Amino acid sequence: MIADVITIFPAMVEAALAAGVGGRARERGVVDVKVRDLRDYTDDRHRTVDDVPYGGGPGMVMKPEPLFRAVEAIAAERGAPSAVVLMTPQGRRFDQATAIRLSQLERLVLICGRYEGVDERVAESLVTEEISIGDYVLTGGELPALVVLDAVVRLVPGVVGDAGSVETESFAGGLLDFPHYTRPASFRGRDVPEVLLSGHHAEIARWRDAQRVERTKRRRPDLLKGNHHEGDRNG
Ligand code: 4FV
Repeated sequence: MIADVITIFPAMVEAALAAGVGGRARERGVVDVKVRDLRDYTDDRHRTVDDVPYGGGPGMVMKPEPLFRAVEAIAAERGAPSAVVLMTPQGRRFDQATAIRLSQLERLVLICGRYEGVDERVAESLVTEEISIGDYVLTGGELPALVVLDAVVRLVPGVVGDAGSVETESFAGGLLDFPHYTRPASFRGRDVPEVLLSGHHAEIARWRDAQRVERTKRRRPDLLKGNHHEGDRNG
């Protein structure tokens, strides 16, 4: 997977990308993620990326020209993007299915907005999809882009050591994850469920599946809609 992140805060994005399995995967060349400073695609000595909104109102708007230049330069350098994603509260809500879809793409470009937002002509003719990480307003698109990249990169084969942990996790199969325990077997009067100490792998698997259904029913019944466990919802 090749990914490019366009931002006016490259150091912030670089710092977050360097950590953990994603950082190691980048070092090992399993994924090729480049951070692009939007100001490198401006053509004035003040390296201007924003301007006042037409029609008045508070705040500033990100100019279209630097963003178009950035995406076109990336395409010229790395090949046409498979997707150009704008992180925005107006986008489709990000979820695991979207992460899986994006992780199967060749070349991903992520645009991080700042200020009041990005000139609409960027969304109209440069961007292939708009994604939101949730119904709240942030100061910038960098954290949302990092959320998307984190969820996507870990699905790229070879990034997460034990692929098994990707198959059996929250939302795999539309269910929440089962509870996890490690040593000590007893902590502040709370004991690890006996079955997990039993060594009976079939029983452990049954218990874990039952836990996934029960927790999803209790915490996220919405996830059961259309799921073959839906019938279970009413206990
Ligand atoms: C956001 C979100 C988000 C809006 C204005 C950046 C901010 C500022 N992006 N999911 N929620 N973006 O709040 O993706 O430019």
